[in-house]
Amino acid sequence: MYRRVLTIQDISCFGQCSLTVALPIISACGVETAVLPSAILSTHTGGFTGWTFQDLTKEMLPISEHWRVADIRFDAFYTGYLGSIEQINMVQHIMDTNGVDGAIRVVDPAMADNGALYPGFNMEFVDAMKDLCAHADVLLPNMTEACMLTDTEYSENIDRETVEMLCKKLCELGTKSVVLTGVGFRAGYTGVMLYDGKDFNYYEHKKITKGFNGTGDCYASAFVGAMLRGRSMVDAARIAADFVLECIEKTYEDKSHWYGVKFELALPSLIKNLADE
Ligand code: PXL
Repeated sequence: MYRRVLTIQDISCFGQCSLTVALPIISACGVETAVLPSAILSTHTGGFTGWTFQDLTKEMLPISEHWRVADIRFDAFYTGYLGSIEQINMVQHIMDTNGVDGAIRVVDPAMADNGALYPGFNMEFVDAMKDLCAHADVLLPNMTEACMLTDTEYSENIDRETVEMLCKKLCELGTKSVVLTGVGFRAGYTGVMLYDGKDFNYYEHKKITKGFNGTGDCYASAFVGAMLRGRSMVDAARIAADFVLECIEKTYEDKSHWYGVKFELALPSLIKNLADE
């Protein structure tokens, strides 16, 4: 199966997140990957100060219009960090215009973590993101984003009932399915809860340390790569979770590498997992 995906998110030139992880990871999965950069930053905003930010909103529609005229179409879209409400609206237009019939839409509402919005975002942005979620086939939030999108108070301690309620509320926004990351029910473990509008499926794995920046992007990228290689949502969610766990295992002892994960070192296992039928 040969598939082509378009990923729309920023380039943080240094810091191992967004496009600098999505492009290599999805490509390593054997999937053709086109990029539409939403902004260019010197670093990501998680832990650095004084970063530069150049908005690329003005480029987005001319680029997508060129693709339309040139009859370049995508089998899937994967959206991540977006810089403004205007961009959220543009992304909806691009997904309506540049896809093949039935193109898959994966939305990572990358805007918050650990109970707080990333710098520069506000509740108006969260409301606009709810609209984008309405058009998703798969929504990939972390727990903080899931709470914000459903107007639920965030808490570190959650039970299965609350998580299932969150997933149902997210589907009420319009997404067909949810892959909720960072769902842990006992000390030392975390996991992923899947909901396809009918059934729940939970995959639990070890939790090594508190979160690392960029792991949401690594997770979403591996998930998209595995899905486009024909894996079921449940298999793709498990493959992506194992990948991120290995990324963290290969990073956490190196205290100088606090800004992201050494995902490069886990690519061989990801490739091997996708080669096994
Ligand atoms: O990893 C998500 C992300 C993407 N892009 C930028 C970010 C972050 C998280 O902090 O700052 C610019």
